[in-house]
Order: sequence, then structure tokens, then C-alpha cells
Amino acid sequence: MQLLGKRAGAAPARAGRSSAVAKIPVVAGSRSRVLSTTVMATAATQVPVKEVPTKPIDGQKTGTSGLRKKTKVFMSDNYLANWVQSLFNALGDEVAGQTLALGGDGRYFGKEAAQIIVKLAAGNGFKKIYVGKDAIMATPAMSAFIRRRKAYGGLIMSASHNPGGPEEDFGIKFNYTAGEPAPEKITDKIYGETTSISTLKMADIPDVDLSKVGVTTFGGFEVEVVDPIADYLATLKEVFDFGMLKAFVTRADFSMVFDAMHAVTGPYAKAIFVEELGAKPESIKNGVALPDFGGGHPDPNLTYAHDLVELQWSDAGAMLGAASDGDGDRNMILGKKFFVSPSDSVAMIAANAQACIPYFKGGLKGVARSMPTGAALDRVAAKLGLPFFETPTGWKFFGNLMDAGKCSVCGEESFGTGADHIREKDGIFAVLCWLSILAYKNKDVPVGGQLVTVEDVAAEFWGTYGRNFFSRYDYEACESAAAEKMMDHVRSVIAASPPGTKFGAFELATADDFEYTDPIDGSVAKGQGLRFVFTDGSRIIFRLSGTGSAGATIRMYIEQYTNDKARLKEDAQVALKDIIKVALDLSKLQEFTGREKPTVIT
Ligand code: VG1
Ligand code: CO
Repeated sequence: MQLLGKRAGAAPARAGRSSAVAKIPVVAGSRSRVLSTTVMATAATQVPVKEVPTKPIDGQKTGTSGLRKKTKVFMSDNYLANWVQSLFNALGDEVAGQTLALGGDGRYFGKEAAQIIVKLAAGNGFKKIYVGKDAIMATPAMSAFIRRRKAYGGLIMSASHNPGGPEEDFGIKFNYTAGEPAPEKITDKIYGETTSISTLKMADIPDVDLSKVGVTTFGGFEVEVVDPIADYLATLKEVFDFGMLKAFVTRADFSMVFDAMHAVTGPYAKAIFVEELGAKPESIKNGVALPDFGGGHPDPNLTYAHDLVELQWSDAGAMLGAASDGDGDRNMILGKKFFVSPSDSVAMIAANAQACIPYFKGGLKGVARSMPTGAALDRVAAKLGLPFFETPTGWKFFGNLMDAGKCSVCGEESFGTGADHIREKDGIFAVLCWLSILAYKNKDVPVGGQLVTVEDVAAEFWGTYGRNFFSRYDYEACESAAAEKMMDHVRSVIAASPPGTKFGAFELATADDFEYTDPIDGSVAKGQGLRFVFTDGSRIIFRLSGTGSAGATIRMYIEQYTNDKARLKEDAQVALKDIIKVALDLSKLQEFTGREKPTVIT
């Protein structure tokens, strides 16, 4: 049965499942569950399986990237198990006899969650599960792992850039056969299953020791605990010239600093930047991964990566500064006293890729960015004559383009940069891209000479393409009703504003609620952001975040282009002052939310 259009015929049919069920009411203890047991499991795995009755739980709808809720919610009865079982139900017969991968960003509850998932995987007929040591695997590493090991898919236990710990967030997401975040046709189906779920299929096997690499077998089911770094590193070595990078990183006049924000990339950064490329151990800041990220917010932006920002704006700043998020898919790139906007970063990488990065030496197949992302990448596509795509927010929309060979490099303004070496955004990849660009541009500069800096690379790019000033204002944890009202108001402004309407000095070209038709499979995503596009190319966009776990986060995106040579180095907030005022006025954001200032400005 070809359920979801992938791996047709790859899964052997599930056969001979025994269904001798004996209901055993459990009366003792605090949990008033009714347990059932079956004696046998699938013919494929031959492990004993308990069929545990369960009930649907409200609100298990996947957001922009997986299901995210408060950790305590995830720890409550069957919350995690219901969603994972719903996923397996959605995948149906496809999963029998397949191999699954499992990892996470090491946040609080990950190890316990892993044990639950291992039992569900065995109970649902998978023949094997790979688990990252200590239940850890960064998001891009998981994508690489699925691809290299030809796993059927993988589960990532992470709420990404959201804080972790018992009082904060936990999350889970599923990546499919090409390593890509599950597309909406799967996540919609999972949600449907969560509303009618009645049984969990849990293998009756003991917890597995996840602290040691190795194989444990239960009947025909195998658990292999793996090094979470090795496969990812092997993939990165296929993309970059590690020899050239090492020669550059170890130059006496070069320095870098990477802030892992006490999140999953600590050990990856140590293995890759220090052990492979020879960076000094002290180049890694906050490199010890902690289950609560040291109480911080592991989001690499100018507000939350304050340690790094402070360092880079001091005289002790390194030539390259970088940070990554909870699960290692985001990146922030800084020079000395210089911030590279993520919308620019992806465009600068695309513009330099062919010359500087071996994986791209044949040229790019195409490029893509999410709709709110600044349009610098569009200019690169135009100049290089590349196919260009504008997708909704969220990495899942890039997967089809990459699978179809239409996109090599893509990015989001939200500190997400990636390429088709895997199917996730990739924080360390972005840092290696910048290292490659710097190494290439400095290859003829003698040690002690005038090195080409991050800022020089940006200035060169702006000199060629002009500059798309970009800023995003986040208003975190607003009251949901107020945020909805504001969005309704903005919709009414769009309805009342024909082309030609003046907003301050800006004349409207078009305004709409962004809708995307996937050029590969024709699927349509509606309601992806309210946008105003002005005749000079400036844009204002409003969206509600789909990754929060409580309340509403309003995102306001602002963009304006200039090719006035005198203005290229202007501060973005200064350059965008007028259009930001237009955006705040037209949305009445302050009036609706009571917020004077955003929580985060990028
Ligand atoms: C945010 C970003 C989006 C990104 C998503 C997941 O979503 O805007 O671009 O893909 O987070 O990133 P939203 O719906 O909150 O705006 V991660 O690193 O948290 O998986
Ligand atoms: Co992330």
C-alpha cells in the first residue's frame, strides 16, 4: 500500500500479527488506566507487545516544526506516546520491518521519552531503531543520518530554539525518508489520528542503556545506540574542503568563537571545529550541553546570544563569531562588531558558493527562501540565472524542491541556512560556509597581512547587489485573543487597500495573505502571512508564530532596498525607521497588544 507517496513497495506487508488480547484492569496506583496485553507481536519482530488503551488528547496539532508543549504536558500520561502512536498509525503498513532513527537535543525529559519511543517502535513493527548515544542527535545530524543509513525516518525530540527544563518546553518532530521534516500531508494525518486514537502498541521490553554505543536485541527487534556525530561529520566532509579549512583556522592571525548556548552543538562544535579543524578549545563558549540550556533561551539572535554579542562588540572579539540553537539547525554569524542578517547570509553564501565550497563547484541548481526572508537571495538568483522559489515559513517546504533537484541553497530570516546535502537547516554547515568564504578570499593574504573580514565580504556583496535592509520584531507571549484581533484588523486593512493606496511615503503594489502551491506535488498552503508589498519593493509582513507553547508570538517583518552607495553601511534600524512606523501604525499593534516594545529585534 502506498500510503503517503514515498517508499512505494519498500515495506514488506505486515503479516501474521497475533491478536490474543487479555484485558487486565489496573486498579492499584495513581493511574486508572486499563492495561491490555497481547502475547505476541508482529511476525517481523517477535517481541511481546502490550496493547494499552488510551484516549485522544486535545491540541496535538503540529506547528511550524513539530509538536511543542510545556515539558510537564509532555510528561503527563500518554501525551508523548499518543502522538508517536498517531504518527505510526498515520504511516500505516509502511512502517513494518523498517528502520527508524531517534535522537534529540538533550533537553530535559529526552532520555525518558526515548525509552517510550523505543517501545512504541518495537510494538509497531519496526525491525530496528538507531538511537543517538544518551538520546542525543542534533536536527541536521539526524537528517544526515537518515540519508546515510537509508532509514525509513527519524524522530527528533526537541523544541528547537525554545527554552528547556521542567518548567519550559519539550517537543517532537518526525523526519521522513529523505531526511526532510514531515510535509503537511503527513502532519495533518497525524493530527487526525490523535483525535481518534484508542490503543498504544508498546513492546514489553526493558529500558535500554542509551549511554553506551552498541546493539541490543529483543527477539527480532534491534536497538543500536550510535555516535550522534560521526555520520554528520562524514556528510560535512563531502561538502567542504576540510584541509583548506584547517589551514585557515590554524593561521596565527585568525580567530573564531562559537557559542553553543549550552545546547546540542557543544559536542559537535568540539569535534568539528577543535578536533578536526584545529581551532583552540577556548573558541567554544557555553559548550557543555545541559538539559535546561543553563537556564538560557537557546535562540541564536542578538538578544539571547548575549554572551557572544558582548564578546564580539568588545576589543577581544574574534574574526568570526557564530552561535547555534537548541537543536543545532539555526546559526547566527557575526564579524567583529558586525552582524550578518540571516537573509543576507544565505544570499552571500549562494553568491560565493561555487568559488569557495567544493560541493557547489558545478554551480547551484536553484535557490529558495521563505516568504518573510529578505530578498537579497532573489538578486543573486537573477544575476546567476538560477531558478528561484519563495516558500512559506518552515523548512518542510524546501524538501520537495531539493528532492526534485531544483534547489541547492535555501534559507530563512529566522537564522536558518541550509543546502541539499541534507534536508534540514544546518547551523554548523552555515559556519563552515562562512569559514570557506573567508579561507578562499584570504588564500593569497600572507600571515600578518590585511585579512578580508566578514564585514568586507558583506560590503563586497552590497556593492554588487545593493542592500535589502531587513528587520524582524518579535512580540513574544502576547495574549492570544489580542493577537488574533490584531491579525483580523490587518486583514481588514488589506481588504480596504487597493493597489496605489498610500501608507506614509509608501505606495502599495499588492497586499495579500500569502498562499503557496508546491510546484512539485501541487499541494497548497494557505494563510502563510499577511503581506504588504510596495511599489519600491519594500515589504511589511505579519505572522503569528507556530512554534510557541503558550500564548501568541507576533512576528513583524520589515524590508527595504537601497542601492545608494552612501547608505549601504547604515544601521538597519535607522534605515527602516519610517517603514517600521508605517507597519506599527497600520496594524495598531501597540493598541491591540499593549506592547510598547518588541521582545526581540533582529
Ligand atoms: C520559527 C521561524 C521559522 C522556523 C521555525 C523552526 O517559526 O519563524 O522560520 O522554520 O521557527 O525553527 P514560527 O512559526 O515560530 O515563526 V527551529 O530552529 O525552532 O526548528
Ligand atoms: Co532549531
